[in-house]
Amino acid sequence: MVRTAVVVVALVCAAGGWACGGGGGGDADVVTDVAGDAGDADAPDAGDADAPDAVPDGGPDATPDGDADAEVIQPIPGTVVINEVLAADGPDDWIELANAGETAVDLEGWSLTDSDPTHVYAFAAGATLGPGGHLLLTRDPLKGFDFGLSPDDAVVLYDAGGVQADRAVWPPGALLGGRSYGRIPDATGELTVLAVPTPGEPNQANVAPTCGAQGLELGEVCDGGELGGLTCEHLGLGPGPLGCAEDCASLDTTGCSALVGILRINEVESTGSDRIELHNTSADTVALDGYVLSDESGGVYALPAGATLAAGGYRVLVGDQDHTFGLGSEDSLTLEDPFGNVVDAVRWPPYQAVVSYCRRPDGTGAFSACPSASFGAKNP
Ligand SMILES: [Ca+2]
Ligand SMILES: [Ca+2]
Ligand SMILES: [Ca+2]
Repeated sequence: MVRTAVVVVALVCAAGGWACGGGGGGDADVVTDVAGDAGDADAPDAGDADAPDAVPDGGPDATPDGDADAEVIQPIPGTVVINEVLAADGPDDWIELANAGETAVDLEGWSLTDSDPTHVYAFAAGATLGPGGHLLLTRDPLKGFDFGLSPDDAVVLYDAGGVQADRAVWPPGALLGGRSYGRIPDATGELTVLAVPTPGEPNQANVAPTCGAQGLELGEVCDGGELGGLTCEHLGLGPGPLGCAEDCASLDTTGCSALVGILRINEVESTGSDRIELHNTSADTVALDGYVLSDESGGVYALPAGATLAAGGYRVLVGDQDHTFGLGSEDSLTLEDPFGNVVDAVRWPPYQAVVSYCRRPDGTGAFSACPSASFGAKNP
C-alpha cells in the first residue's frame, strides 16, 4: 500500500467549524522528519491492515489509568493522524487531526467514522491541512460530524483512496470526566488519556499528580477524601468508612465492615454473556436452594432447587442460559439467603466490569476491575 500525500497550493483554515492551528513554521519545532523515515507508509506493518479490527483483541484496559495499552492502541504511521478525541457522547464531542508532515495535505475525499462504519463524515472540496497544523472538527450537523462518540467507541480516518490512515480506539470508560485521548508527543506519539484537553492546539503531556493536593488527578486511585465516588458497598464489602492509602495508589478498606455470608458474589462481567461467578468460601458444601440474586432493575434469579456448591467451589451463571439479567455498564447485584437476608452485594462503577469486576483475594477481598476474566476459576 502506498499512501501519497497530495500537495496543495494553499492552506485553508477559515472553513466553518474548523480551527486550524500552526499553519506553517509556527509549529515546526514539534514535528520531526516523519515524511522521509521508516515510519512512512511504503512498508505496511501489522498495524496497517486495511480492514480494521472493529475491536482489537485482548479487550480493553480493565483499569483505565492513562497508560498506553498496546493491545488497544495501534497507531498507524502516516502524515495526517487522529491527534486527539473528546468522547463525551454529547454535543461537546470533537475530533482533532494533525499533519505531522512537511507539506499541506488535501483532505478532499477523506472521511471519518466512529465504531459504526455507517456513521460517516466526509471532507468536502477545499479541505486541507497544512504542515504542522491542527484541524478541529466539532459535533455539529451543519459544520462538523453528526455522530456521537461514546465512552466505548472509536474514530477511524480514511484517505481519499478509502485506505485506513489512522484509528483511535480508547479503553471503555477511560475518557469519563472530560478527559481526552490524544498523541504524546503531539502528532507523532502514541495515543494516551490526557488530563487536559487541547482542542485545535498542540497536545500537552500530563503532569505527574500530587498525592495530598489538587484532589483526584489522572494517575491516582484516590486522594484523601476524594474516593472517586466509591463506597465500601461498591467494592462488595459491608458498610463503613472507606479510606485512601497514603500514596493515593489504592483504597483503604480496613474501615469497611466484615461480610457475613459464606456464599459470595465473586466475579461479574457487564458485556458478552453477562456471567456471574459465585464462590463458596466455607469448608463445607452449601445448598444453593433458596438463594436469590437480583439486579438494579428488579431482575430476579432463584438458584435451582437441589443445586449445591462444594467447599471452595465456583459456580458460573451465564446470561440467557441461567439468569436473564441484562447487566449494565453501571449496575449492581444483591444476593439473599433463603431467609431473605442480604448476604452479599456489589455495585460496579461505569465500565469497570467490561472485562471482569472481581474480588481479590477470592471470596473476601474488595472488588476491583480485573485484568482478565476467570469465570469458574480463582481470580487473578
Ligand atoms: Ca490538541
Ligand atoms: Ca492529587
Ligand atoms: Ca473467577
